[in-house]
Amino acid sequence: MSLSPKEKAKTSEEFLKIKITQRPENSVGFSAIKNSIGQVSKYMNVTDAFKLAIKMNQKGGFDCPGCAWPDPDDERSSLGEYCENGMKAMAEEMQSKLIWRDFFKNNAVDDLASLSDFEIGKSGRLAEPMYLPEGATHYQPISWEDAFKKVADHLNALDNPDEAVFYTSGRTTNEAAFLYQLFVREFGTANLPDCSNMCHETSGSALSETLGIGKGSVILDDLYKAELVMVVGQNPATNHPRMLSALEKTKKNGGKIVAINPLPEAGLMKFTNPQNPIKMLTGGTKLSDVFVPITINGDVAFFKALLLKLLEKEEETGSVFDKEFINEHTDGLEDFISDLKTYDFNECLGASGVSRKTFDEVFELVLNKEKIIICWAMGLTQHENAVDNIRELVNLLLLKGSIGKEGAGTCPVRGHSNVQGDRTVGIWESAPQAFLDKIEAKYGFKPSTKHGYSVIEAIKAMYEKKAKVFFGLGGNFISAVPDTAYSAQAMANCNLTVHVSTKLNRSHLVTGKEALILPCLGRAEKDYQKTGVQTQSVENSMGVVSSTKGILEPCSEALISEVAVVCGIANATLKEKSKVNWLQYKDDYNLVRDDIAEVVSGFANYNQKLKQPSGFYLPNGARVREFKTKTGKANFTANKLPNWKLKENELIMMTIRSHDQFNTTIYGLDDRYRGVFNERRVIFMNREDMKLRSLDTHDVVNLKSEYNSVTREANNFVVVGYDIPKNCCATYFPETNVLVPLDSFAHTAKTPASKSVRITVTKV
Ligand SMILES: Nc1nc2c(c(=O)[nH]1)N[C@H]1C(S)=C(S)[C@@H](COP(=O)(O)OP(=O)(O)OC[C@H]3O[C@@H](n4cnc5c(=O)[nH]c(N)nc54)[C@H](O)[C@@H]3O)O[C@H]1N2
Ligand SMILES: Nc1nc2c(c(=O)[nH]1)N[C@H]1C(S)=C(S)[C@@H](COP(=O)(O)OP(=O)(O)OC[C@H]3O[C@@H](n4cnc5c(=O)[nH]c(N)nc54)[C@H](O)[C@@H]3O)O[C@H]1N2
Ligand code: SF4
Ligand SMILES: [Mo]
Repeated sequence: MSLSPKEKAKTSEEFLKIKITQRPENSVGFSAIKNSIGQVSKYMNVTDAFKLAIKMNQKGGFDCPGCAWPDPDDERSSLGEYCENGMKAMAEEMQSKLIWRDFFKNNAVDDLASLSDFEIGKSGRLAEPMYLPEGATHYQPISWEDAFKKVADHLNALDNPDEAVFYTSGRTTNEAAFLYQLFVREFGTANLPDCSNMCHETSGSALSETLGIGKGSVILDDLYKAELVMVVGQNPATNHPRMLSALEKTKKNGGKIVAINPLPEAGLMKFTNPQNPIKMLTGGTKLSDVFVPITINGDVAFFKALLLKLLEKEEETGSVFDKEFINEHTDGLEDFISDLKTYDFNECLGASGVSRKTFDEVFELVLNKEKIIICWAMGLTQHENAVDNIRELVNLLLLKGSIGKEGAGTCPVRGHSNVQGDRTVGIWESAPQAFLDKIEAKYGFKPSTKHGYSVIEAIKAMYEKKAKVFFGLGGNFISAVPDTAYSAQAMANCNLTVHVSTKLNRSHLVTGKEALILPCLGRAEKDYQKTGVQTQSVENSMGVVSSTKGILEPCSEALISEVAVVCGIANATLKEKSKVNWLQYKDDYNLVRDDIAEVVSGFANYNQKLKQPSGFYLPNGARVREFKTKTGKANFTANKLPNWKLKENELIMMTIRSHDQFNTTIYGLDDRYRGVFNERRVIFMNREDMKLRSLDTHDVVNLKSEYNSVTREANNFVVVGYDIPKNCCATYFPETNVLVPLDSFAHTAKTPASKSVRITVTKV
């Protein structure tokens, strides 16, 4: 299959609209402001937009539905604490166009599926619940009560609760997520895959094993105080824009920044703070002191090269390692060193693709700085050896004692605005026994202790018809997961697919035999319940839990909250069998938080603490050098160099985000920071690789991946000559998810390896 299931192929004329320009170095500035205003005025009411902008990320306001970057604890700009992409996320959610029953009456499911993701998203906000009966071509309206009953009937008809899969995307608030996992566990399964499985699951695995907590250890203030910040496999100008303001502060305070990335991403190179008009006129701050153009998946090799040189210097001078920290707080140093010594420096540096000169520049900084923070995102987490990537950077921090002290530590930068909170409150297919015990003690039922399905396992189970009902709380499963053709068949094999969503997406159009669309309130909308407008809460990337409360009127009266959906379905499914009083929660979300306070550690006095204007920090052992690992210490690990070699003519492809999307939601067709406009079906290639294949910019190529003797194809991509290391190339997610093999995933964590797909290109 060459396109997303059912999507129409592009004609060559359509490709003529593409514009390719020189990539800019600088990010943000005036064009960012212009861009976000443009987006807002195109799709939503401008008065509403203004109301939202001044409340977004303010104390007592509502949390940006974009990424999980934290808000400052103290001073917040009165001009607004948001960025271009936060505004876009909000404009997308609050689109003034609504989709009612007439839309579905006039458009067959198959016709809608032939549209691009961009066109599907621009259809509007979902306004009322819809049902697709078996064999029907069109969705039809359904009442909430009947919809709950349909779900309940399907679930209760299963031979075994493990035949149902309950997916979560990371926008769901703590309150809805806690109730959802409680319902799933009382129903009798642990099948709780979530978007985290495709995202930072690898970070969670590596950090739990080495530092005893699956989250990062730093807070915003540490970033301001760090002497060295390494930003690895991350594109903050697009995906976490306000992180650049924090990095600007690091620099102002004398800290250095190293960016390790196959691409010279704008913003990392230079950044103009939109809240600083003077800077905007003078051209901005140069952020990265050293840019390391690493080869894709060259990170273990590069970090090993750094570790080898640190060891060499330590043996010479005895003053490089933080021995006090190592002796008191770590385990496994000797084994780690003896393994490290089996590697050759030149071989490691060669495998990283980095020049000696650049290496030396980074090495000098690492050697001489005591307070080091390493930040990372998908460039490190989406490889087969991704867990090793993260364990290796932890080794470096441990040698330098750069953990659990001011200005130092781990900083996995999380994606969705509440992906971290969802896991904290129990969205976890392999939750710890202690958590399950607390559920049992509080509610009086015994949760399943089986390891539930993660995303990849869920797809296999549905394909093999071992799972028959798919339920998605948010997200766009079919476009987010790998191996689109196989995964589409998996969905089609289900008896029922259900999506709780704000916007129409492809997962509503690639369905099981029957399907339901359950539209819910968005983050910015007032959630009216019996006790008044409800407050909810979310946890950001740095473990701060804060409140969020909608401020706009709901766009349709037929919408209900995620909490109400979960309670309604739980009540309809479990009925009098249930040990939980499901209907009480939706009237008053304080009751949900009282339960969370009893069941989840770190949430004592939740309702009180949430009233603090900046929210509250959850406990974090690594931050205070209490490592809750098996050894009771921080663990060094031995990690192998990845053992992959490209076959002749193969390239290694990373699937990345453009500047105009939020995951599978496509805001527009431009990638301003990479100089590409009006087109997403592009492949960024090294110019020498192009020459070898007699390709020029603007040529159209077909892509093919071969893995374990299965061939996958994606056709019609425009070549863009780019500054990317040799043998590497980049395309956009989700267009090339068809090429990502389901069997290629990170060991231990099962995160799809969507940043290292081997492909060949053929000119059309
Ligand atoms: N506007 C916007 N914001 C978002 C999102 C969005 O789609 N749009 N998505 C949200 C989500 S869920 C997430 S998880 C985050 C994602 O945030 P990022 O991880 O920044 O997103 P990606 O586009 O996947 O970028 C990966 C970066 O890693 C680099 N990279 C790829 N392979 C390698 C490698 O092998 N080594 C190294 N060193 N670098 C590599 C790429 O060049 C790219 O710069 O953003 C969140 N925020
Ligand atoms: N090839 C490749 N694949 C990837 C990645 C990659 O880098 N490369 N990245 C992976 C990553 S990091 C992630 S996180 C996943 C993302 O996977 P998902 O989280 O499943 O995908 P999203 O695109 O974020 O989901 C968007 C949909 O969520 C719904 N939605 C938005 N807001 C709300 C809300 O408030 N409530 C509810 N109920 N629904 C809402 C809307 O209907 C919207 O269409 O994709 C993964 N897939
Ligand atoms: S950085 Fe992330 S959370 Fe902050 S305003 Fe931008 S998109 Fe929203
Ligand atoms: Mo993510």
